[in-house]
Amino acid sequence: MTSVIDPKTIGKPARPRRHVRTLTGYTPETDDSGKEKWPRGEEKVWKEGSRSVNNEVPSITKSIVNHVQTSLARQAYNLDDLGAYQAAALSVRDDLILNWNDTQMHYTRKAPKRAYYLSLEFLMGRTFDNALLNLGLKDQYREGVSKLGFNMEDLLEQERDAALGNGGLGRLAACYLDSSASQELPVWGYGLRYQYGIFQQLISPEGQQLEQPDPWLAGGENPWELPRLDVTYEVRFYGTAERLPDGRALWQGGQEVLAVAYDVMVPGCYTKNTNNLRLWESKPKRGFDLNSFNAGDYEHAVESSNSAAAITSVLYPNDHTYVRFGKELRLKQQYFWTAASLADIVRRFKNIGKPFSQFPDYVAIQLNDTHPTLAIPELMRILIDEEEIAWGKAWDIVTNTVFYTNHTVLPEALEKWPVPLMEHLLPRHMQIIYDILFLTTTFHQAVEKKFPGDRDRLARMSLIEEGFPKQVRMAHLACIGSRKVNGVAELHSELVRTTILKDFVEFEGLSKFSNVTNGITPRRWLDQCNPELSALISKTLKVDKSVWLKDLDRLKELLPCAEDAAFRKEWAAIKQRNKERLAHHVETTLGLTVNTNAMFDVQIKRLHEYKRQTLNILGVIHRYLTLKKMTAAERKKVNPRVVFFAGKAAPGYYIAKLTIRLIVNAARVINVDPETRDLLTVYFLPDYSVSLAEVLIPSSDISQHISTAGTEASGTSNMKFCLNGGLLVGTVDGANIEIAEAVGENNVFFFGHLTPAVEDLRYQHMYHPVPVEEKCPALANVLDKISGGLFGDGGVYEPLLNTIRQGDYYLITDDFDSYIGALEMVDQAYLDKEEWIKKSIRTTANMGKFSSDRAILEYAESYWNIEPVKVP
Ligand code: NBG
Repeated sequence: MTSVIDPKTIGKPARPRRHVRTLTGYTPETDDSGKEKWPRGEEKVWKEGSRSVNNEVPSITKSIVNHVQTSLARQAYNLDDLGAYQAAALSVRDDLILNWNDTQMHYTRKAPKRAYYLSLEFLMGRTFDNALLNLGLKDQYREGVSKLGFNMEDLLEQERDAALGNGGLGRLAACYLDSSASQELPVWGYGLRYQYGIFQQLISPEGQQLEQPDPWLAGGENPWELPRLDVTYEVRFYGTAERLPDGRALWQGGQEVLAVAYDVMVPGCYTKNTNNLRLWESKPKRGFDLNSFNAGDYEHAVESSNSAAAITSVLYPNDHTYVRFGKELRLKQQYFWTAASLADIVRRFKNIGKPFSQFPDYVAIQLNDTHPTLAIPELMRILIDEEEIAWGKAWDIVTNTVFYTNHTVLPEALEKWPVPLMEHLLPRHMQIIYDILFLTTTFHQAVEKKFPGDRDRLARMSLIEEGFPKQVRMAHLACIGSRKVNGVAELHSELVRTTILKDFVEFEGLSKFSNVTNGITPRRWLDQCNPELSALISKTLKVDKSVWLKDLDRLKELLPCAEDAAFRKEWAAIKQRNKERLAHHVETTLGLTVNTNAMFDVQIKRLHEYKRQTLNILGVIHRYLTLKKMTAAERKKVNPRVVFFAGKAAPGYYIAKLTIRLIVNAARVINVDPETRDLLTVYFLPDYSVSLAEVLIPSSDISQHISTAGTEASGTSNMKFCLNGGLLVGTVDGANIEIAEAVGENNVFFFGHLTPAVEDLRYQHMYHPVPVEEKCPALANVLDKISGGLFGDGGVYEPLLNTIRQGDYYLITDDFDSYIGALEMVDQAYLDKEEWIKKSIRTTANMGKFSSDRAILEYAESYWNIEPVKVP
């Protein structure tokens, strides 16, 4: 052996890399008679060795003990709750893998049209309970675990949330995966495997939000994913793109990074169909950069490997704010993920052996917001540069494959990328974007032809916004590159059509722009989080829950029960026990005692000015001041209320963080006031998560969805509360409107100005301001008390209060009085307990429309054109 090696061979595999199919993509061969051939060895031996899903208690306990002994290398002597959770989770994972294997094999054989859901966020929460419920194995596991000396609830508590998302957009993606599998649709998700999910929120002694990283994978192996180290793609950044005479281009040089697949199994509810969520992790292509290695620059070599791994290290904690910092890394994430996903999708398509002209017959790609918009120029690049397809044909393929969902009309949340950055990072894509703009038969000329001489319109519609620097408008690119565009609730879709994409509607026609109202999965958001209510519903409807959970309109059959006093009693008792469960949670996690005889009033969502948590806390303070002024006799008539807040603010969002601070410090004063504390308490529950929502939602009497009209695209927590029989206090915004239509306006508490009034009110605030004292004295009094130091140094809150006193962009001064009025109506209505329970029952009964099954079937039928493929 020589000790001298040729550096050119370092990091290169001895054999050329082959894509070895280990788990999917394999189709059996047939013999001359058409009969399938057994692929290897003795069929009988294989079949005897194969197992199926364990659904009897003895086989379940055997499997758990087996994992304790082997996977964990432990014994009954040294097993704690965490170890028991891990062993039980591994046992369930085995079952999921069996179904997942059969599903992938079946889809490959059938080669149906598939849909791919590209989302930068999947807020999955915990998996264990959900998997058990969907497999129908919860009772068996509970019994098995108990026989092994553990308590199921304790094991469930061991799991960490997979928090790879900011809020509604990421949770919607998770609900849609559950519904796709449950409706047996061939849908895959594609996302990123962040090392750090959304930050953990801590509250400092001053009431300030602090952020701490969430190393959710640190606890060892994640049982819910399959590392697929054999599924890798190379992704290029930077370098140069040289146009060739034949219309193609040569993109070379720069940095190459490896994308490695991790598959997350997504079980459907009471079906074998188990879909896949493929998450990409970035790795350096080689351990280090050979060129630097040769030059002896070790430090630089290591740096480049660091920067490759950095791409998927952290989820951007942004919600409705255009990412202002670290832009380059965020754009790198977006390209890395779309490029790897498209390479994978194209490879799978090529396995079917059809010509590319049929690509749209086999593939639909859904863009979850603009984050994956680079899929449009990337697919063009693959088709033109790699598959040598002509421009016009390639554009046809792309625009028949891609679909775009818009999730916000807030101008500050619409993505734009500086042209110089794009040119630097993705030179070929920038060329393609310019080509989309200027090449004949496409955009620019077509607009000029349809609207001759209308230069303003061209500038408004352009993919490039003028300025220093110029910027690429991702929403415009997503719009013209897609077959269809939709918003997420009726009002929102209408606003998309009449505001941000108005010109495009005039150019391309109305039919391309439509609506799919969001939905939520009733599996997690009723059956899992509210098991007692789920059981009562099954008992009442006299069907197994697997029936109504997949056909949520069946809830309508509960309507007559509102008139049944015994049923109402059961309904109310469940609500009460859910309140006690929440109180217990608060007691054990925060050491605080909650009054469970009070009305529970909940607002939980990301902290943002447009969502107006500020309005809520100002309302709470107003209530407190009112209580203080009452006599003891008057107070006796008051309906006791506990107000819960939870939610995270983006780390750089100063005003939102001040709102948290105000809530926390107001709570400190109000909760200890002996005159009022039986009637009003306030809690800010830190570190909001999917799991916390699962405890809060079933306990609410009312929940607040009080965004300034026209700002909340849909909202989805509003649906979750109503499904669990909590009544809605809200503005005429987003999906609140459709919820009210479904459950009846007399079962919701609406207030506030309507969307058409907003623009004019803002104009008035700017040009004809009226002092708060004049416009809304009750509010002025509240603001004065805060400034005056009732909740600690008032100066701290001045920047927050000034957003209301001056400009008041979110219309707090305009809506405050009607908000207080709505809360008074809530108090009035609550006095009549029986009538209140009726409202609660009617609300749940009318929520069928808001199942994510309905939503996903709308996408499947009207957009993607895919059909269910049941796995036998
Ligand atoms: C959010 C909207 C919500 C909506 C979810 C899911 C973004 C950009 N948008 O109202 O604000 O419910 O998307 O559609 O996160």
